[in-house]
Formats: sequence, structure tokens, C-alpha cells
Amino acid sequence: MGYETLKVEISNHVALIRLDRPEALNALNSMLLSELTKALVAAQDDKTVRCIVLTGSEKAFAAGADITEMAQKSFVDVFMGDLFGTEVDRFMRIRKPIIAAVSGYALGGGCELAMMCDFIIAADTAKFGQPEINLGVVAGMGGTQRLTRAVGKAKSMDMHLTGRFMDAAEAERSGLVSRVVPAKKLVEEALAAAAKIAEKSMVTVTAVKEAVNQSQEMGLREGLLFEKRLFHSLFASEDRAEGMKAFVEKREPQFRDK
Ligand code: CO8
Repeated sequence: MGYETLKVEISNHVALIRLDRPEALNALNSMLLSELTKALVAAQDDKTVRCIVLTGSEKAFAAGADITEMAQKSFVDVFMGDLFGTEVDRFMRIRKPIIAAVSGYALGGGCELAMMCDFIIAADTAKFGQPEINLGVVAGMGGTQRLTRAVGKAKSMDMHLTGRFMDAAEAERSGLVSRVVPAKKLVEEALAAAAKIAEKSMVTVTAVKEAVNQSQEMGLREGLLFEKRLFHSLFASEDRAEGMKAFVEKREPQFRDK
């Protein structure tokens, strides 16, 4: 499928989705978010795809929601149209793992989009921020909630109230990103991580994604029970039997997603 604001390449069981609105530093307008969710649903439905990498350009992952488009809208427009509600819901329903590979600016909705992914690999040039306060709004795609869970209340308040940017080193120190790599190697490293995930059983990968995501929603007692029951239920999978048998036989497992 052709897209106007994205480039999608699929190889070695990984879908690489590149945001492609260079003229606006990949600002998220309605078309881009609609195309992005279509590309993600297509990757979810494509049986050859086992992991997804979402990236932008060297200068910007995404510099936020498109301010030019938003500037025209009234309260009734955004409230009754539930601005970006459908796109965010569709994004969050993707069950395959999504890695954000962030180079340059990830601001406002761009930072929120990166945080909607399962983990973030950052280039050493990455800059994260929630500068919505400078526009007279607050974050609207999860920033006040996800950034706070990722980096804690003090740093999240600082970011949202001052609108300052966080560099890659601070983002790694704070737990916002899982690793920092040289900018030139960003996509290569993200694809390598995705290839590693693609080798695993999709049954187990899907269970891991569900369990870790539940930790963001549930209290500890319910989360621990959820995890334990998932662990128990995986004993019904053939891949569990194969994984343990392969270990005992000192060989690589042959997973069949069953
Ligand atoms: N929207 C629209 N256009 C943008 C955006 C944006 N967010 N960011 C950059 N652009 C455009 C610029 O207007 C410029 O266009 P042109 O060349 O036609 O003038 C082009 O991209 C290049 O940008 P700059 O010339 O500004 O590049 P600089 O290198 O000087 O600066 C910055 C880069 C610092 C990233 C700067 O562009 C900037 O501050 N951008 C805005 C960042 C921002 O405020 N982001 C938050 C937006 S609000 C938001 O994301 C809310 C999300 C919640 C939505 C929830 C819905 C429920």
C-alpha cells in the first residue's frame, strides 16, 4: 500500500515504518496519524511480520502534533471529533511489539508517540520534551501519564511545566529510553533488536507485551496474579515444551508459534 506521509519496508520479519513529512519535522497531522494506524494494522495482520520498528528522520522523530492544523480548530471540533482518540486507541490495540527508534526531536505528541511504543532506542542526538505549555495546552496523547510513570513525578512535572528538552543521556538515566546508540547506527541497532525478538515464539512475545503493559494499569497484587496466570497458561503451548526441551538437550529451540 502506498502512503503519503510514511515509508514502510518489510524484511526479515520486521516492518520498518518511517514517518516522512520532512517539511514539518514529521509533525503529526490527521493524515499521518491515520496512515500510521493503517500501516500498523496492516503489520499486525501480516503473518510474516513479527516485530515493528517506528522511526523518523535524523533531525526529528516527530516535532509534535501539527500546530498549523490544530490552530484552526475550536473546542467543539476537537471535543466532538475526539481529536486523535481513534488513532491512539488503534495504536494501543496492536499486539505485536513496537520499538521506537528516536533521532532528533521527539516533542509533544512525538514524545507521546514514542512512549506509546513498547520501548525506545534513542540516538545520541535525541531530544525529548513536552512543550505544550508554551502553546497554552497540556499533553493530550498520554504525556502527563506515561512520562510520569517512566521518569517519576519530579522530572515529569519539570518537563511539562518548564517545557524544557531532555537529551538522550538524561533520558537513559531517567529510564525513558532503554538504550542510547550513535545516531548513524540507530536504525541498524533497532532492526537488530527487532530481529532478536522476531526469533522468539510469537505466543510468548505477545504474553510478555501484555504482562508488562498490565504493570502500567494494574496494582501490584493484580499484576502479579495476572503474570502468574499467564506463566501457568503458557504451559499449554507447544513452544513452551520445545523451549524447555531444547535447553535440556543443549540445542537451539525451534519455535512454531503454537
Ligand atoms: N507542527 C507544525 N509544523 C511544525 C511543527 C509542529 N509541531 N514543528 C515544526 N514544524 C515546522 C516549522 O513550522 C517549520 O516549517 P516552515 O519551514 O514551513 O517554517 C519546519 O517544521 C521546520 O521547523 P523549524 O524551522 O522551527 O526548525 P528549527 O530547527 O528551528 O526548530 C523545533 C525545531 C525546536 C522542533 C521547532 O520546530 C519547534 O519548536 N516545533 C514545535 C514543537 C512543539 O511545540 N511541539 C508540541 C506540539 S503540541 C502537541 O504535540 C500536542 C500533542 C497532543 C495532541 C493531543 C490530541 C488529543
